[in-house]
Amino acid sequence: MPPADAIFPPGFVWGAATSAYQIEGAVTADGRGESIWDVFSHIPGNIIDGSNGDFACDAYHRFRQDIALMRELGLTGYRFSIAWPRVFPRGFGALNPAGLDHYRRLVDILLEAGIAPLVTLYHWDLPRPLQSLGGWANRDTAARFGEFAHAVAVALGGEVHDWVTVNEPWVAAFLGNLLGAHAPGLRDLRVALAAAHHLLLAHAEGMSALRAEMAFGDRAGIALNLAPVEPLGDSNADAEAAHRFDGCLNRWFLDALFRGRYPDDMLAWYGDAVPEIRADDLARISTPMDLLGVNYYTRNVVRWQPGAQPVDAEVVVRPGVPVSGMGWAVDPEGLFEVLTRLHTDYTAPPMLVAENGAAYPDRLVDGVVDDPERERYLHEHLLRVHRAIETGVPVGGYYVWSLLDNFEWAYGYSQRFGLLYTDFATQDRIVKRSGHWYAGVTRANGVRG
Ligand code: IFM
Repeated sequence: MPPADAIFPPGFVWGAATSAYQIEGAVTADGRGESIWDVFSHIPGNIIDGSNGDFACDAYHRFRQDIALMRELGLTGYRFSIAWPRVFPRGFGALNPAGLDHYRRLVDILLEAGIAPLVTLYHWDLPRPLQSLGGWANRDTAARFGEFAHAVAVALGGEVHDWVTVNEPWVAAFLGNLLGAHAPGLRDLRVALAAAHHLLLAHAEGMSALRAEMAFGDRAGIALNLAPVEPLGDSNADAEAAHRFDGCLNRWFLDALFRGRYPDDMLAWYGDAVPEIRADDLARISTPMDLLGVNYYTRNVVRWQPGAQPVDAEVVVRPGVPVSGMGWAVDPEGLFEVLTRLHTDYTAPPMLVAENGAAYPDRLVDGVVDDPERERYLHEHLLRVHRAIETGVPVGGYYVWSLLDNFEWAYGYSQRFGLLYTDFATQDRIVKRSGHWYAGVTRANGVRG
């Protein structure tokens, strides 16, 4: 790679990210219990290609080889999640030491390789028995999460220094409980809003459980999926729909976490679907964090669409705008806007871009995967991260979603996000062109401007 001219600050973390259900497979190994995704993915019609995460990337068994590949990529950070049902097979009660041992080994080998773990505690694999008790609509689930967080913090606390409590509460709450597209596959606004509130309470429980075990300098926070939202046309209806969608996706979570309140316009819009919010809930939810994970993929252009759940707004793509394999508009400038908004409108703590990347229809030809679109996507987004840092926004790391092609939820294996190509028949991993390029970036600590 030619000399870089957008150089990042010393110590900037160059990472890649995954989550447990998407990569691990081994769903019955060592006493793991079932999660809502085991149930949901086995129901015909839920996953586009009829697949499930039973084997996924078999990373439960292959993590050593994967860490060797991370070293080849020059990664200094790896974000992964802990499967709650491996640690508490029933979600609570008896702890399964073998489940924790797996993550102890993973962390040990990462540290030996000089790769800092960023550990996510909840990336959507709720233990099945907890769903039987109401799932995230049940306030008690937040307390159970606190117990899980504490058990993990006790086990890994000395070695893990960066923690994410909950990944993308908006997705877990709304795709899972309102739109029926994710586990547990429900379609009920009241349930979704209760889930959203209890996921934030779980974050608060997780923060205090982690804090009890954390050493000076350790950091914990949440990871949110955020996007700039703008109206498609110049009608008032589109403008109002965009404002509401911003309220649903961004402000609902950011105002709660950083201002200790839910936005008035959204409380009014949701009306009596809003769940019980107890006196000190928002004070707990807004407990200060040490880091904020920003997951960014696209900008949301919105038009008024009466009846579109939950806010009469439909996300569209402007004609002519390039899209990724997921059909999401490629819009690097949106990442700069999100990062600067967090810095100027909210008192956000130091940030990590905890996910950024794109799916493309990669093909393995003669042992090579040529994916120039992904390389361009990552390059353009990194330039915006660099610009944000230059303007004073504290961003300390960047994690590509994803380290390797994996189980993309309702899209099964039809969407490939990896820097590594996964051959699901052989479980071979092949470094894609974008992976070779990223290795140059990590070593140069920067990209060409
Ligand atoms: O694969 C997901 C991940 O689990 C959460 N954030 C978005 C990614 C791409 O859809």
